[in-house]
Amino acid sequence: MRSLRKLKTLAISASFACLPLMSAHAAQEDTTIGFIVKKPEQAWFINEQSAATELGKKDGFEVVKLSGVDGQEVLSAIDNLHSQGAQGFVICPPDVRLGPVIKRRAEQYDMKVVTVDDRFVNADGEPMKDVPHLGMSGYKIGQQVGNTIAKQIKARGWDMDDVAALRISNYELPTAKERTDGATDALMDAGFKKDNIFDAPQQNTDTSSAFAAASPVFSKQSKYKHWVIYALNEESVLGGVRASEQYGLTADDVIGVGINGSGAAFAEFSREKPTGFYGTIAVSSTMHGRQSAKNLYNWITEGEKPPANTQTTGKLMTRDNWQQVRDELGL
Ligand code: FCA
Repeated sequence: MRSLRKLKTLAISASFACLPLMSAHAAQEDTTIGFIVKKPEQAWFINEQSAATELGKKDGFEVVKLSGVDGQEVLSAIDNLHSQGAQGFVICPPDVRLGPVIKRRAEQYDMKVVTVDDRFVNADGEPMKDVPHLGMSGYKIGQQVGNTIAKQIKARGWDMDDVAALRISNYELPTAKERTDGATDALMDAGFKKDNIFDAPQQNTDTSSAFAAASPVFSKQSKYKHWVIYALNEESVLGGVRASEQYGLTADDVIGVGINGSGAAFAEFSREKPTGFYGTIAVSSTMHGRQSAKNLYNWITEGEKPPANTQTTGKLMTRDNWQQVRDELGL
């Protein structure tokens, strides 16, 4: 008798317990999207994914955060999303040339896809205009980098003849080329010598690949007194700055200006002493993550295809104002 009563109680509490579970499940089934990034360990991408997740919590959709460091991992991430019932995904691809393959896989599963940061290119290397994209206005932000460096060269009273530029380049990635081209043009407009610009082609978009690319340039061009450093992002500029330190260059002789305004820059600005990393053009990764997820969600739920290409802008962040800019950009 006692055990029967116990059983009954159990059954009742179990059926109550099921209620919230079932409704949560139903809400999840409504909309699930993936957010796949090429470098899940970098602060920029961590922040994008968290911003998307937060928006999902607020607006009632599920965001699955996934890593896609190479083509193989991206394809299994898409398979994984399909098995979770996702209706689409936002992606920053590890290689923009994977665009056609990724799009095909998405279409097989009837999923919608939008890109963030790095835009897909087709077999001819042209942007895939039919896949909605949100990213930085690379050339303009690059110009901001170049102008910031030129201003600092002047402020420090350096003679242009004595200054060399380390351009950490990544020409396989169009947004990277736009950014370093913008910086180069702005520098040259300010009187920088073309012959004093040295390329350090990096294999990837991270600190270690930039460090590896930068080191031989410093050792070969030892006659220059001062150096300026730029690249597609602050992680890469930091690699260049670390390499300059190995060659005995100090903060007084180096002006590195990055792009992103992520945790990588905050950590550098928080060091006790200034380094050769002078500043970075900060862009809101919070906005990138949130807006790209929102665009995709609206497309899935309302059939409203997002704009073909949204370009975002940036603001100079230095050791002096980084906390204020961080707050302004909601980072
Ligand atoms: C590229 C870079 C990132 C970030 C993003 C907007 O993906 O690798 O660091 O700058 O564009």
